[in-house]
Amino acid sequence: MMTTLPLTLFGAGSPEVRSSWSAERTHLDPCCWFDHAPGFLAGADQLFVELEDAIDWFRGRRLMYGTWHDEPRLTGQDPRADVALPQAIESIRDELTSRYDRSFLGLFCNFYQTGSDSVAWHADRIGRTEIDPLVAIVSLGGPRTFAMRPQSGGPSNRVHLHSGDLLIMGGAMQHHWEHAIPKTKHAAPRMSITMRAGGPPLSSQAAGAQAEPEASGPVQRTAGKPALIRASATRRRPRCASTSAPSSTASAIS
Ligand SMILES: O=C(O)CCC(=O)C(=O)O
Repeated sequence: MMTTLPLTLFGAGSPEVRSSWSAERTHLDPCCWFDHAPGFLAGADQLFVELEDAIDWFRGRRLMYGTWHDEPRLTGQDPRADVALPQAIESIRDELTSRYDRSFLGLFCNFYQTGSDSVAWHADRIGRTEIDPLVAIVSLGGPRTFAMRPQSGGPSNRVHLHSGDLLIMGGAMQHHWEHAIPKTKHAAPRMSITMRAGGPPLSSQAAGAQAEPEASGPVQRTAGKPALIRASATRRRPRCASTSAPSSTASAIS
């Protein structure tokens, strides 16, 4: 697989987390927020090329109303047997872990080759086992719209993610909100890198304590046959931990 990307102004060069990155936090309601850090990663187009080669991509399958459907995107969690993951992946993980004081575990990559590739409205499964998990997404390649809407209904909130942008969903987002990458008429190839964090802040854990293992992502691969299995367990819906933040406000964090 070899994709030609449109050249972007900041995408060339070796991939590295910018030392000066900062994020704007948007409170969607009293207990749900997201951070958007434009240009979090320099050399994002280079990382796209490296991951396209390194990841063992497959097409997941989703069981919907008793019928299996191919997912309209490629997915990958592991490198191919003979290839190492790019160093930038660990740099991203270290930066997120240090800035958000939570252990970002695992790696989950998605590849949207055209505007017809998409992911439908959903909340991440880590929300079934963790209260207030963090879900970090680094976007590489062509721009796409990232949409969020309350599970109880209401208008969606949209962010345009460009190559190198970081978006983090936090608070009770995985309990009360859904997110999606909608289909679009024209789109250059895009990848997303997802890492998730559960458990309490690292600084509050006793020295030597083990962080909680990550809950499995929404796609599972069965032996020999790629398959996506959606568990039917009831989602826990904890009450808001905090009710002090006003809704729909934005503030800068560094
Ligand atoms: O590609 C993205 O930005 C979103 C991916 C996502 O929501 C997921 O895989 O659960």
